[in-house]
Amino acid sequence: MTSPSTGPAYDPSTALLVIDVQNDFADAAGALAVDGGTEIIPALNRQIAAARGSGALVVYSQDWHPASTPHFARDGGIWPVHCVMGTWGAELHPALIVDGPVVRKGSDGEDGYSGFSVRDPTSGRESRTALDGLLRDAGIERVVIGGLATDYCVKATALDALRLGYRTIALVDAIRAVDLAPGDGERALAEMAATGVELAGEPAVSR
Ligand code: VGL
Ligand code: ZN
Repeated sequence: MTSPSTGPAYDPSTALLVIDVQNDFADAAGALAVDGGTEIIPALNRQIAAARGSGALVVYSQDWHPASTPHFARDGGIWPVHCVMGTWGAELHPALIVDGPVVRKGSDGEDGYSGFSVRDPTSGRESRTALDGLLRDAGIERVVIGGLATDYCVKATALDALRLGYRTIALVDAIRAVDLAPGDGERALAEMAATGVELAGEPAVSR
């Protein structure tokens, strides 16, 4: 097992989930650029290398929206247009090491933030992405989560992972918040911790 300086040990029953490290979130020029989004990529790449070196699975998620969806402010939602399928903004950031399967979410206009599930904005019906099946097929019992954004997709994915029975660890040095309201990121960390998500790494800056 390899343990990077500030992280968990990886093994074949562990999966590293790299959440939505896409140009629109992780690049300063992105449509929904997260403050410090690019900064987390070196830390994520170290975790990805450590995970792969210890036989752990690495799975990537991609926010993947149609050009028009109730997720977007102009169509009744709250977000600027971002991560439209097939566009530059939806691509994984070019500095990110990609070495594992990619799970896309939102492609039928669904809302919801978790890598595990999507929600039909009209009926409210929840459905699952391929992620849980992929992890079960690989014998995964523990997930380590990094990426964007702390207060949306990272939190929702972590809480779903716990509900689905995975031991769940969030990499505090490799996540960043949208912070629509100041403090959202801190509140998300507190909620995750209170629910049973283990926080790994020493926060050096506010997120
Ligand atoms: C996300 C806002 C809108 C995320 C996705 O990946 O955290 N945030 N869509
Ligand atoms: Zn989105």
